[in-house]
Amino acid sequence: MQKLIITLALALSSLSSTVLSNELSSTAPANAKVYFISPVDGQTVPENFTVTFGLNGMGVAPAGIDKKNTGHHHILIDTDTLPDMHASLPATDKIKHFGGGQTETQLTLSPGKHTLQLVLGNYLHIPHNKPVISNKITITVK
Ligand SMILES: [Cu+2]
Repeated sequence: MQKLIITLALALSSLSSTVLSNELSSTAPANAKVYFISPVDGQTVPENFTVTFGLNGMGVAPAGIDKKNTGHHHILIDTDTLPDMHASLPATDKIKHFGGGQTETQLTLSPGKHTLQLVLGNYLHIPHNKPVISNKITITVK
């Protein structure tokens, strides 16, 4: 019986967090698109290089500003499995936030192949419904 109660409590708590994040996520226009202006897929870059983000169909707003059809950029570096698209994106050395509304950045990566992917987050760093996410590009750092 106690096990059943614990199971139910767990089920309810995960349900409520799902409901909560659905309420806190923002919708995105169907034509919204995020992409890399540079570098492009397959490009060779020096260890320190500029990444420029492109966004169509939506606007950029800093984190904390709840404005319809806007968001801020995040770069996923060498990320094979996408983070939870229903929760606030964590800040790690592989997930970089541009909460100031930046549309470009300087990255320094070790020599070799790396992948980069962009995902837009809303004012709470939660990907939109549905997520606005770029193609994953592969670059070579020399
Ligand atoms: Cu963010």
